[in-house]
Amino acid sequence: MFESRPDRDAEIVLVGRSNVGKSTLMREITGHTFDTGQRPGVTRSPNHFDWASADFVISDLPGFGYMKGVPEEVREEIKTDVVRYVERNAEKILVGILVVDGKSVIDIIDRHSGPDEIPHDVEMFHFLREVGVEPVVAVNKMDKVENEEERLNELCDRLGLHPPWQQWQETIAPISAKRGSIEPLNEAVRHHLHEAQRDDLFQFF
Ligand SMILES: Nc1nc2c(ncn2[C@@H]2O[C@H](COP(=O)(O)OP(=O)(O)O)[C@@H](O)[C@H]2O)c(=O)[nH]1
Ligand SMILES: [Mg+2]
Repeated sequence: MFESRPDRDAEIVLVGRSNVGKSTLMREITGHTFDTGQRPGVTRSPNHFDWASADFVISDLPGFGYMKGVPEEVREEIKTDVVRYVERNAEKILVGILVVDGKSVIDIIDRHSGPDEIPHDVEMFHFLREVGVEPVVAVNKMDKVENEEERLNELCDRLGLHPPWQQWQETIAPISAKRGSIEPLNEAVRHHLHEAQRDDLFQFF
């Protein structure tokens, strides 16, 4: 199911739980509509978007974590697929955009933190770093968040980044994909593209 990847040497992936706004963000970045707002759990293969003119692909990977009506076993398979995809293509992936829901992410992380439990989002953040993919956390749905600063500082804390969040603007990007307000993410992505000496890809961000 993960066989459809276009043959491109540079890639950016979007990962995250289902319903956080990955497909909405994908649309905002590419100008192309994908299956946003569909019944969660339906998409099990990535949505790739590539350009004929550039050696670059952006991929919206299937959502992991809790999904209503999707058995635990299937959820685990999806997560394994996502992890394998990132591992297999790690050399080509310049940035891993971890999309989270700014309104609920802290509650979800805290609910799943324990002596032998690591929350999916925290695990994914560290996983990206471990395989050498620069993570950028797109903290989406900020239009619904009231205490913005506090939330972003809490998120930093949970990810092991010392607050204040403003120190981490290459890593933490508060956005509202639905409203088309994604400049902090574009800036963070451009930072990493520059570091990777791929300023030629700035045209997409
Ligand atoms: N309030 C708000 N809702 C959003 C935002 N981005 C996406 N959504 C909504 O969140 C839901 C899930 O979005 P979708 O892109 O399908 O999430 P995905 O499952 O991660 O691909 C949809 O109803 C979107 O309209 C945002 O920035 N603000
Ligand atoms: Mg989607």
